[in-house]
Amino acid sequence: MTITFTPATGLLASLDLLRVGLADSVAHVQLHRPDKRNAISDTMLQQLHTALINLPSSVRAAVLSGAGKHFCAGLDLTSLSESTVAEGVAHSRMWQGVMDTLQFGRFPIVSALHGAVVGGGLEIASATHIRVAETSTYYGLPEGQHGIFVGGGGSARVPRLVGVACMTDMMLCGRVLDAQEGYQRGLSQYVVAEGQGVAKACELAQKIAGNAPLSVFAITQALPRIADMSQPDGLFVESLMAAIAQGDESAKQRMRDFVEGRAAKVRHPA
Ligand code: 1HE
Repeated sequence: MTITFTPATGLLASLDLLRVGLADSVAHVQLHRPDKRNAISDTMLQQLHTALINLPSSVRAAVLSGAGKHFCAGLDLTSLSESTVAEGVAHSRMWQGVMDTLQFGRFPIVSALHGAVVGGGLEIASATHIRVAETSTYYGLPEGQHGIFVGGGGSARVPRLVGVACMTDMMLCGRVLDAQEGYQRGLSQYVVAEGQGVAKACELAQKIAGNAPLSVFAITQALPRIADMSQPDGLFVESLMAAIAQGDESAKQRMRDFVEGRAAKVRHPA
């Protein structure tokens, strides 16, 4: 599916390390520093945050992609060498804040991955809700080789996708996963042919944008939190969230639509 995005104007257009496009309920945010493989400087990270919190209220889902040969080369390594321990903590907390805005912001985000998704690039991808990987995609955590550690929420999010053992391998031994291995281990939910990532991500974002808002809220906000709770606590929150979601008028209308034969049935995927 191709969506025709209109380039954003005003503040969103002034973010020179991003390209922001808008189309009704879907936005496309592209990391746009292709000559540096979309390496994330502090300015770029702040621009990403600014874009996310300033997208119009009509936006119900977003696509995140990277310009050029790679999705993202991670942290801009030129920025790290001279920082003190205190600055390092502050820098990591800044990254974590922006990654939280990705994961727990107002709308779900579908990332379209290709080429290198490494270091902070993988931390960004793992903070998005759905990941679509083109066949050129590969995942690495070279922090172990650089003598540093992840600082953008990677230690919390990546093991939840691939497990601690796999992340340990990626960091201690420099193991790199290709698109297929990443898919098998849960790093992406979809693998598509080269050049098809944004189109597939747009198709999924459009589908998500049509979902009932409280259902989307439950899936993006409650589900990951419930997964971190004890089972009794999680089940308690689940009941509250279920009642809130199904009490919404748009949910009731959808259920009436099904009962009265107006809604699509669930079909075998083949
Ligand atoms: C960069 C960066 C960067 C490229 N910071 N400048 N991330 C890494 O350890 C990944 C480091 N980068 C690479 O391994 C490779 O550059 C890539 C596999 C991503 C791409 O390779 P390639 O051959 O397509 O490009 P290139 O020729 O290596 O890079 C093109 C330019 O981008 C070059 O600059 P130029 O001025 O010489 O043209 C590179 O220096 C520059 N570049 N990657 C700065 N990362 C919250 S904590 C997160 C911690 C981390 O993310 S650590 C992992 C960092």
